[in-house]
Amino acid sequence: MTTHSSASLTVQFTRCACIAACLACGCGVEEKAGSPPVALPTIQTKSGSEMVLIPAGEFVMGHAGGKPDEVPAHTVRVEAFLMDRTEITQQQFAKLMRDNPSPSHFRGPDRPVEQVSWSEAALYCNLRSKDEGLQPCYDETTAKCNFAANGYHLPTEAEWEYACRAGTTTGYSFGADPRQLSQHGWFAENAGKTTQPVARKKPNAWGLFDMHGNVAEWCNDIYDASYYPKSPAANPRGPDDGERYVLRGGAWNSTAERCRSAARRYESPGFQDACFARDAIGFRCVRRPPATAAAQSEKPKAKN
Ligand SMILES: [Ca+2]
Repeated sequence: MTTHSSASLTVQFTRCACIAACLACGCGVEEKAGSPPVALPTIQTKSGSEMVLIPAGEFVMGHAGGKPDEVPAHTVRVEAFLMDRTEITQQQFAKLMRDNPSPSHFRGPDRPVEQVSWSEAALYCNLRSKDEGLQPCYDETTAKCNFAANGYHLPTEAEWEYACRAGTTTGYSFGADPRQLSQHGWFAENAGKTTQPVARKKPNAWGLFDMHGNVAEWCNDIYDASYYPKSPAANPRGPDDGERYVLRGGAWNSTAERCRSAARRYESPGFQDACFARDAIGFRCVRRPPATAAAQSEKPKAKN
């Protein structure tokens, strides 16, 4: 059995053991400003969630001169996809997850759900797919994602960073200056040691909220610190095997540096040996767009 298959969707929480004081370090200062807002098409799903049609395109993933797992910066192409405008809220989660409807520490229907394992997030994706008559992506025994299915899955790490950057090449989607982060996201300096209701800060240029901060977001990819030098240029989906999954965007308890577009974190799928606080981890979903919408989408290049 591979370690990947050990992440079956029925995995239970195990006791958290905080093993590391995650040290912050300075990030390189870049000079580019944020992109102006782009009004991308949105859809309302059957269940009432709003999703943004993210166009296919190329972008520079990672951060030249960044942390060892952020290099090399490399050009990646991703296909069009739909992404939730907000983190999954507790109200949305409870509607489908009848076995464990309210796992969150910081309660509130409009706050992001947290204390959700990777496996539970993937299970939510499957339940949401079934609820809307779509084909579930996850094999609930092996935890493998069928990307050909039209249902929901967690974003690939490349999809997440592409959507977060929204055309920018700077440290954040709004530019390079971390002093502006408080206008765009909830992090250690402004969150009040708790999550906050979603969509209360400014969205990025593509209309996505809380990509920086509030809760860190599970990605579909297994984490590998040395993945970038060997990742494919088109639709990278992470290594096949490994023990931890990618988390992106930082959270209410993160430094500004941890909330950067390129910053990579990771956690075991069921919080075994957890480093990241469980109540700082949530997710949002993506899925393939309807064929007609994909054909109509633009194909912008990353701004240089
Ligand atoms: Ca977030």
